[in-house]
Amino acid sequence: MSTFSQGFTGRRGRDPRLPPGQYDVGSSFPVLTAEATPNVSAATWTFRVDGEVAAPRTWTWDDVHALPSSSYEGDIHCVTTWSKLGTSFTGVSLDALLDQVEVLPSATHVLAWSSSGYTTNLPLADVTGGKAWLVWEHEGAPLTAEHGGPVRMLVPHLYFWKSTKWVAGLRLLDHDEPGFWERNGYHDRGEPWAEQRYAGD
Ligand SMILES: Nc1nc2c(c(=O)[nH]1)N[C@H]1C(S)=C(S)[C@@H](COP(=O)(O)O)O[C@H]1N2
Ligand SMILES: [Mo]
Repeated sequence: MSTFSQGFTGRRGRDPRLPPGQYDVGSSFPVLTAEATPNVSAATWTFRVDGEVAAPRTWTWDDVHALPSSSYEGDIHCVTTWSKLGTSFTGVSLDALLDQVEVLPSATHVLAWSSSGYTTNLPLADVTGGKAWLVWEHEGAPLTAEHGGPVRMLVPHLYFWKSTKWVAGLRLLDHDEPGFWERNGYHDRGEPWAEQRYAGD
């Protein structure tokens, strides 16, 4: 019993919140950006949902703030092996946005894109049912530009590359279409507990 407990809580134990191959970065929050950090202002930021929907729809900063706010409290995991445990983000559930469009039955996947050109693909089921957010606050403060402010996507149950910074829209698709990292050798889905880091994992 004591050996078992120490395995999880002892000084040399591993935090059970850490997926395999990940380490705890503590209170730091690394920045990982492939493109130059764009200067996106809240006043002109918009979020568009198009593709396999009856009619495309666009929300402004005021529009998303008029929706019931929703927070995520928990962990995030980057494929480069850092995890940030017990962090928090506030914004709006993606469900609240998708409730305002008529999603066609043909929609199976989404491609999220940022105004700076970054893309990432996800099964529709990974961004519905309380699993994905648009967020503008991190640990009680406005999300900084380097972390994707004014608004980024948050899909914390998948590796953090699925959480598009400076998110500008979601295209609903009737097929899977790899995004930036997925075209460059990373796993199509990226589930940390299954260590889906690279294509073929
Ligand atoms: N637009 C955009 N979004 C992005 C990225 C990027 O390069 N551009 N990097 C992804 C990766 S690999 C990670 S780990 C996280 C990093 O977010 P952070 O810089 O806030 O830690 O953002 C993801 N979203
Ligand atoms: Mo990452």
